[in-house]
Amino acid sequence: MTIAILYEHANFEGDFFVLRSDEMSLADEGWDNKVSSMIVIGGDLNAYKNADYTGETKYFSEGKHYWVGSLWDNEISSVDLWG
Ligand SMILES: [Ca+2]
Ligand SMILES: [Ca+2]
Repeated sequence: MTIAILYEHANFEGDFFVLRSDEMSLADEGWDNKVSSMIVIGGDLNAYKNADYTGETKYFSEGKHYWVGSLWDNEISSVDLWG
């Protein structure tokens, strides 16, 4: 089972949200366009800039991502977990 811990700020700071299944609308969780860092455990994931797994996508491998990067900061709107 893949789990992703999403953080409001870089370096795993600020509010966090534990994602245990695919989330097609982070807005439903109050997390739209907010993620700045994440930890991925037990698998990997694809993040999307728009809801419903649409728009630009980026792969994040298992492990710690202290920053999602300038092109993805506060942009993620849906997440597809793998593994
Ligand atoms: Ca943020
Ligand atoms: Ca977005």
